[in-house]
Amino acid sequence: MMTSDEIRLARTERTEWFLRDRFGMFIHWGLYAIPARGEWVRSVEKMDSQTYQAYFEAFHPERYDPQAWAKTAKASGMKYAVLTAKHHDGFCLYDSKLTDYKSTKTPCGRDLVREFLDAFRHEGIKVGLYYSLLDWHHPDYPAYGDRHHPMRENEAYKNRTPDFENYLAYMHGQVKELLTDYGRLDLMWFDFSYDGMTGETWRATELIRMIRSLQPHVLIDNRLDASGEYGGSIKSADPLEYSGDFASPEQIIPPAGVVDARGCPVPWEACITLNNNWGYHANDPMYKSPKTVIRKLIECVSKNGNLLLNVGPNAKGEIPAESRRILAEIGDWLTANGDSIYGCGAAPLEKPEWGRYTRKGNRLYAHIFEESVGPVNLNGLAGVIKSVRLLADGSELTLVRPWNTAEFRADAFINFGTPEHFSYPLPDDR
Ligand code: FHN
Repeated sequence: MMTSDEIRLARTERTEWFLRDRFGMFIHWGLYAIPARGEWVRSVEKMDSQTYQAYFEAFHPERYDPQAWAKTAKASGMKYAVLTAKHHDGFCLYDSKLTDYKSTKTPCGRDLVREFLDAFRHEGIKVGLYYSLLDWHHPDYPAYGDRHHPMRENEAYKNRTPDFENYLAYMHGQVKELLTDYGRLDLMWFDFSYDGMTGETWRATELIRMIRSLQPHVLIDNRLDASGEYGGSIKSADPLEYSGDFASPEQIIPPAGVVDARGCPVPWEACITLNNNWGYHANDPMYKSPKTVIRKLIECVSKNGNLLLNVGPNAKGEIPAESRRILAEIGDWLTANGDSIYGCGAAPLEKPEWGRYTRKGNRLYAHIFEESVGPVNLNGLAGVIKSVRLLADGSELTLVRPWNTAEFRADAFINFGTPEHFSYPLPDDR
């Protein structure tokens, strides 16, 4: 068993790749892709297990091609990927020994998680698994009166007395399966704590210790202790006590990044959907543009954070074409400008009015969002900038220094690339 100090030290090492890679793929997939009304459909429509069972018996994603998914993620510039191994409906996308409510017992007959892990590892992409703490299928998960459960108002559940300890043994056992039988994982993404269902209600410290003893390098999110509703934070300075290794703000980018209880910056990752649904939705055309996503990625990195961008594959096992189109454009931009994202973080400078800065060592990257009339003004940087180049093609930009500031003429907007290289010393105490 690792000591607390060993675990704290390991945390610094553990998060190194996470802080470098910056951009990942979230994949929400399961039975809910068949009704195609989002992953909460069973709860929203209060479906009983018999109604939902129809989807179990029909689940046959014959076009599931994890190699294609992995190539899409790689071409998009995504460096890690997180797949739902079990979402709230309790359906397992892997061959769990603890239940028959799993993909290998459907017409699909495949261990979808194992194929995902193999394919993404083959493309050199780090792999994580999402595991729902909620479980609407398990008979010992509290149902009647639980504000999320599909059977929350069903009188037949009113007098049931779930043996929650039995559910916890199941949940811990499944996490142990994933960390024992599926090779090296890079990340475990638990989801989510709410009301009284948080921390030791999940026996979180025991769970964390088990995970850390099996695979000490695995990153763990903060939702054994937090929910996505308030964006998530790291409450404890000690990751051993289920605070996890990174905060997980959801559908928001925190105004100033995320800090722990002592006010120290902590690793964080904003998880965001491409349209308005995590799970596949047949009638949700509200996709974000590539430019919007790129600007959100830049914003996250400019605040020392990551972006976990979601795709929701359909019942056939395909990532929707619109998602693939957007991801391809993001990948093109990252091919030309990835140096301003990977391994970068916040610059110790005020946010400029025309866009955002990211920084890597003594290189400052200016991401121009607003069209400039005349030179782009680099307030306060006079005399410390040696050169300015357009990141996309390395071409030099004219640097002028009127009024004791530094400016450069740049028609470089987000879609032309990012003026890169001021190569100026950034005093760490600035
Ligand atoms: O309820 C889930 C939701 O379905 C989705 O998985 C998101 C992703 O972060 N997490 C929960 C909502 O906070």
